Amino acid sequence: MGDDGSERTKPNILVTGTPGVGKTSTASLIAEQVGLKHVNVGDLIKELNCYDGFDKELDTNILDEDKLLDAMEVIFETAAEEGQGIVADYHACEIFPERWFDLILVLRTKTETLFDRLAARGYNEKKRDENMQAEIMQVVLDEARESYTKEIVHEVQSNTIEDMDSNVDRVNQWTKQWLKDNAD
Ligand code: DAT
Repeated sequence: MGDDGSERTKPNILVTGTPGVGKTSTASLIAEQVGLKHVNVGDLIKELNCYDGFDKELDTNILDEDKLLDAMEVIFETAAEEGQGIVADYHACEIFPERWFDLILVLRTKTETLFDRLAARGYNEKKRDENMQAEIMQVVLDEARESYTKEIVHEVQSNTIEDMDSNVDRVNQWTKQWLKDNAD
């Protein structure tokens, strides 16, 4: 497969799922407890102004994918050169090159719980409904299964703090195994 990440000494992980499922909270705990560099892709997009106009109908900025991916490529290359692994979080996963990631963690949340979180975030009814519908239809999970080898796609529940802790533990265990399997 060539440039498939076999030269990495630490794994790269993507935490994905519908807005509000707990990606950023989970990814920052993973970064802390597993010792990976956290890349919050949403924040990166804002920081680097990776926009290509505004979609009036969808009431949202249009993502400049090329600009984002170019910037991320540098971040991933630099991390690999420095022997660092990355835990990235974003609400989509198909835009990234497959070779970047060793594990795709898809967080799932019950509809009622997601409703409360999106309401607390101040999303209006339309935005709340769209996101809840996407979660019910498992849009991001299907996208992950279509975009990556199925062995690396892990679907986990993210309803409670206990779920979050268990997901972080699981990633910790998985990383230890990955390090053993990939030791020289
Ligand atoms: P995302 O990055 O997916 O949009 P977040 O990490 O910002 O989500 O979390 C949204 C809110 O929900 C935030 O207040 C933390 C809370 N939360 C997330 N995951 C949770 C979980 N598993 N248990 C309890 N609260 C959670």
